[in-house]
Amino acid sequence: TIKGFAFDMDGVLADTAKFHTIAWHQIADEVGTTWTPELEESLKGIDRMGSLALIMDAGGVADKYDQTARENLATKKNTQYRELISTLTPDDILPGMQKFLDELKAAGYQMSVASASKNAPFIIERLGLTDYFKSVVDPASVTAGKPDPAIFAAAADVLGLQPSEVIGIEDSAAGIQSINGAGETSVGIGDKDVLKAANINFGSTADVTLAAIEAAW
Ligand code: B16
Ligand code: MG
Repeated sequence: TIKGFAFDMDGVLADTAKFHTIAWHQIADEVGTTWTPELEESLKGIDRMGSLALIMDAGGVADKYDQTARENLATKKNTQYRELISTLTPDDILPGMQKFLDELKAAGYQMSVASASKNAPFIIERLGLTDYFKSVVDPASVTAGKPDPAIFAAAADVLGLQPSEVIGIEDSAAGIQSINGAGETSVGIGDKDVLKAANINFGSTADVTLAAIEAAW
C-alpha cells in the first residue's frame, strides 16, 4: 500500500526550470558552449556542479577550467538564479499542484521533497507550501545526486516509510532513474519519450490527480 509521496521540486511543484535556463544559458555563452534543447533537458535534476560540468563537456571546454574557476562560475549562476527566484509567489506553483497537495493531505498521505536544489527550502517557503511537507531532504546530506537512488531513498526514510510504500514524482529522466533505483513507484511529468522509464506518465502537472494515479497503479 502506498502511504506517502516524494516530490521533486523544480518542474513539478515550482515553475523554476525557466529561471535555471536563463542563468545557465548565460554561463554557456560565457564559456563558449552552444545552447541546445537537448543540453537544456539534460540539466534537469542534475546538481549545480554537475550541470556546469555537462555544459563544459557539451562545448568541449572542460580542460580550460580548474576547480576555482568552476566554483566562481557556479556562484555567478546561483547569484543570478537567486535574483530571479526572489520574486516567486504562490502564483508560481505549477498548474494543479496546490489542488493535488490538498487532495493528498486530506487523504492522509505523508509528503516529502526530494530536490537536487540547495535553494529548495527557500523556494518552498516563497510558494507557501512549507506546511505540506514533513521534511525537505537536504541534497548535501546524500552521497550522490540524481540519477543515484540516494535522494529518493532518503525521502522515504524521512517519512518513516518503506520505498514500496512511496510514489515519487519527477520531471527529469535522472529523477525517474533515482526513484526506480530506490524501489519506489515512479510518476513522470512531461515528454513521455524522455520519461519512458516511469511507471506512470502525465503530460503536464495539470493532469495529475489522486484518482488518475490510483487508476494507473
Ligand atoms: P541549485 P530538482 C534541480 O532541482 C534542477 O532540476 C536542476 O536544474 C538544478 O541544477 C538543481 O536542482 C540544483 O539546483 O543550483 O538551486 O542547488 O528538479 O531536483 O528539484
Ligand atoms: Mg525537476
